[in-house]
Amino acid sequence: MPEENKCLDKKDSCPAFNDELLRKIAEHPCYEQKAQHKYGRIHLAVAPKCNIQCNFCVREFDCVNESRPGVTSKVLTPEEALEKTREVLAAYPFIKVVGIAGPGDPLANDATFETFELIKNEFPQLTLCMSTNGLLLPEKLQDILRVGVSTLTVTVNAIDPEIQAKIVNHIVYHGKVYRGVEAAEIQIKNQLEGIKAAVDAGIVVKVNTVLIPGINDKHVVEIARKINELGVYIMNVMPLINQGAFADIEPPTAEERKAVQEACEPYVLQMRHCRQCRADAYGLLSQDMSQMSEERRKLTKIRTKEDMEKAKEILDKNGKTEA
Ligand code: CLF
Ligand code: SF4
Repeated sequence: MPEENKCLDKKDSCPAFNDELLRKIAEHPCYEQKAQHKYGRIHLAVAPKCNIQCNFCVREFDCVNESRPGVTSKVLTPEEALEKTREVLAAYPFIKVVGIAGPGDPLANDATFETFELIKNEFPQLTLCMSTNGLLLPEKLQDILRVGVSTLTVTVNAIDPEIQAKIVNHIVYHGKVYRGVEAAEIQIKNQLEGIKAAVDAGIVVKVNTVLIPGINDKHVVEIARKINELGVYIMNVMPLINQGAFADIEPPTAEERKAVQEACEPYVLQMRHCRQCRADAYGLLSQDMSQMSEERRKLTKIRTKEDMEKAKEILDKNGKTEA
């Protein structure tokens, strides 16, 4: 019998989950399945550098631990990112989450923190979200908290160093290159310590795991067990995108992925609606407006504004308009 899933009752039992955090979860399109059709996110592509080399990553593309590779996202400065946020939010007020997810690793780029500072000062009501490979998580946690990130994704593809060594070619840690099991041990230790410290500090943590047939497919349930112990809120098992050194590995079928999710479900809540979006995506998860023509974007905007006005009319009629 699996142990009790600590995450599923966390909302009620964990004092860190105050009303403000519960609102943020309810409005987060990745953390709350029901929110995906109502609320959107904007990704700010301010983080080009990465400090590790995953075997499924081709650097011309966005970080595939959180993204689907396409044409590389155009890297923005923190000021450009703020300006883009202003424009996008004015047009699409249903966007509630600002995320930094690449194109490299957010923690390996100072611009990540500068950008979050700017966004927090101008839009304090928004949820700040970040996705990382976790190598620098313990040492950057205070910065993450300082800038007000409340939802954090860490990609954990293995907790067994022998398996992780097959997935990551090398890491660059404090100016030194590490390979093989030695690199894997450093990264796993930092990921697990960092996740525990982030959860203890009141951050709502999601774990992404890339499902790689023949490499970690039998091991993913071990990860689920471990992250349950650490208090992770939700897990996203993502299918491998086969490129780079893993170009010859066949990605998992939908059935194989579903079977792994079902095996993990008793331990940790499963996210099943991930769109593997780009590091510069914005809009609803199902409707990445960064990839739309200007014309289609305008139509969506009109529809959104009309919908909002219609909703307001109905509420007014019923005397339920919020102050
Ligand atoms: Fe972005 Fe990721 Fe935050 Fe969501 S995405 S940083 S948690 S706001 Fe969401 Fe996109 Fe899947 Fe990521 S659908 S790739 S899980
Ligand atoms: Fe590529 Fe992301 Fe891995 Fe870095 S962490 S090597 S950007 S997939």
